[in-house]
Amino acid sequence: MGSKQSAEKKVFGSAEVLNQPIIEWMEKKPAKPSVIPSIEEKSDGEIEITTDPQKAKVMEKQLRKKAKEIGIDSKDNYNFAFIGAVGVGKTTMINSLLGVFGGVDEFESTKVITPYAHPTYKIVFWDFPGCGTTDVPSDKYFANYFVDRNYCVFDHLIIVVGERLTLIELKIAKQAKTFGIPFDFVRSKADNDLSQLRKGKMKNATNDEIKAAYRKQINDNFVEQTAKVGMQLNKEIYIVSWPGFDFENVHFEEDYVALNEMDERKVIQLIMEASIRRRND
Ligand SMILES: Nc1nc2c(ncn2[C@@H]2O[C@H](COP(=O)(O)OP(=O)(O)O)[C@@H](O)[C@H]2O)c(=O)[nH]1
Ligand SMILES: [Mg+2]
Repeated sequence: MGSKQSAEKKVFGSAEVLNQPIIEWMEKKPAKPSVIPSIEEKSDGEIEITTDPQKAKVMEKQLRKKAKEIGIDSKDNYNFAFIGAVGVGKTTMINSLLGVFGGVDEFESTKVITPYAHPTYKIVFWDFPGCGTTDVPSDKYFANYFVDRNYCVFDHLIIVVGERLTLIELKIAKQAKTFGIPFDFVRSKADNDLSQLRKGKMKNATNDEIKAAYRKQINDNFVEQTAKVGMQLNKEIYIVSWPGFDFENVHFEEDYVALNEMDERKVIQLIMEASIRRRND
């Protein structure tokens, strides 16, 4: 299955495939351009939305240039950036959301920002390189992709969190908040943790009790970590596992759903609603 699946994956992410739905969409109904926030950097390195119309103009021009460089169309598509540390499951999540299963080689890490267009909806998932690889060291990740404001051209950030919520994710969230860009946290690989709890200290508990305890554990940790960096985000973390998006196969296995399904449907709903909002703009 390996070679066929990965070939499909590459074709799916290519520019030709990406452009087709955009063209069809443009012929149907042009949408309003998304509002790109204008920002300025203050002397202490903090950033804020600028109130100076002159500066805003310059900033917007820069952002549009950046959007063009990346090849992003924020007028007709809704662009989700999937970001987070290496190995947290970004590529797997995008592939499963697109219904392309098994196409990820676990030794291959994404080295460039790669777009994957949804075949039906006007949605593009942008797969970001993870930080922490030799190609993209942690300290450069932020500078390469965020400080230079690349991410302002995206409509929505999906911040994928693995076992640990780190300063990198929190910094990204803080900046997104400053820029007024919608963002959500998705905690991946819940199936691993749920199965640990089931085998270990909660072996006599029901599935619902295990899921509730796990949710509490994730939320408590999240509140603790954000407080440590002086942030109050008041955000729900969506807890998922990639097979939970595989409605065609996994959802016939009642056991899997009962044991592991958490917030997968909510994440799908979030993505669909964002796309529908853009269509109706
Ligand atoms: N158990 C489990 N493993 C996952 C899940 N999502 C991803 N993985 C595995 O985690 C590894 C890294 O995933 P990948 O998508 O390449 O991470 P990325 O670097 O963030 O793109 C791969 O071996 C995946 O099979 C999940 O929800 N559950
Ligand atoms: Mg990847």
